[in-house]
Amino acid sequence: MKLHIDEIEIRHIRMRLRSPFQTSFGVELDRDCIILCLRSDGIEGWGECVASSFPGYNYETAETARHVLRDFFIPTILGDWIEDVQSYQDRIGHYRGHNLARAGLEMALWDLFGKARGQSLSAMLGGVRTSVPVGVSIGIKEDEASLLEIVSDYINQGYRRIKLKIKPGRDIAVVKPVRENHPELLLQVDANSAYELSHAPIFQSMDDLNLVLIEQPLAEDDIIDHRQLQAQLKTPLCLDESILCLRHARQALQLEACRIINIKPGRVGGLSEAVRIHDFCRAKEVPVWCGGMLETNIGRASNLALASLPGFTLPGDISASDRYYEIDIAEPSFSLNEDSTIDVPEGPGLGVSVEVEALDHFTLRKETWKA
Ligand code: OSB
Ligand code: MG
Repeated sequence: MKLHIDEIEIRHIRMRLRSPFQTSFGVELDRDCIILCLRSDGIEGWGECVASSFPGYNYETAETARHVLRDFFIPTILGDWIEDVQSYQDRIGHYRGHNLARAGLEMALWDLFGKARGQSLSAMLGGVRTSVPVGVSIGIKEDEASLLEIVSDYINQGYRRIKLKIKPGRDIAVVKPVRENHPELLLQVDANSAYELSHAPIFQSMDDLNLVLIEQPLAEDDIIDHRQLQAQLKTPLCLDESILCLRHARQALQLEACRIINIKPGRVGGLSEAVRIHDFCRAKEVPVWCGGMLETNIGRASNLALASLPGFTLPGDISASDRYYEIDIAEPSFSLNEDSTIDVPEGPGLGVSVEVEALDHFTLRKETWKA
């Protein structure tokens, strides 16, 4: 089925988080992202590009994504007929980098094709589950007591897996009391590249805390030192920032630099590559899970669809909508089931409907191009 891309709209939006989110690379009170809308013969396809206001997670920002989308990626499809999502990836294949921008437009195309074909994203990707196990990612807190309180609160809400952000000086002393208070909890940590190999003793001291995994302890471009660190630990290392494509995943596993992979469609340039990494890991019996980027309900719907694939055996960083924002820009809002799962949307495409009034409220800048 060929679709004509009549119009494309991109918006830079900013939404206040319910509570500030602190990682080893910075604090976010507000979360920026780019929302895309494609129009084709009366059908709209929506996408969310997860680049934020500053180059902390990776080098991209909402503004670099806006530039790259507007000047390079959008012109390859605007005013043209497009047969499928792969043909978009082929058209931009000669450009380098900017995976978050790439993935944002790809998501809008998946939504558009899903709606045109009357198929859910989960069905298009090969999903097999109607609900997926999830957990919550907790930012770095000022004091230990408030962290313990927050952890208990999420457990009471029904979350059975918790991820703690760590950084040098806020690691073992923070993680140990959480483990002591909750011996049965699925607990994991994420360093967002804040450490060096010389910090290995810190990770060795966590090795008896029965953590599910340690996420991205070292630099994003350092597979070699991750291999050295993994060799010294029982606890599996999991790579996030280091894995930008299937080749990176294959090589990291081959070198035993990690035993688990966090798959974020944004970071790997879209859902297509995310599915390829999933398929490869599944064949190798390597567990994967779906990471999160504090998405709105648009990106959350996409993550839920991806996590419905059979190889996503560990709980994803996909929390209920109420964990993130007071008011969201799309419906329905996602809630946590009693078994720490969230239901996968079933409607065509992403299966969400955008609330344009709310979206307008959060829009800093909007640009529209017609064919
Ligand atoms: O490293 O997983 C990460 C949020 C922003 C940037 C990086 C990360 C995160 C999270 C949030 O951990 C997870 C979520 O969306 O709930
Ligand atoms: Mg991470």
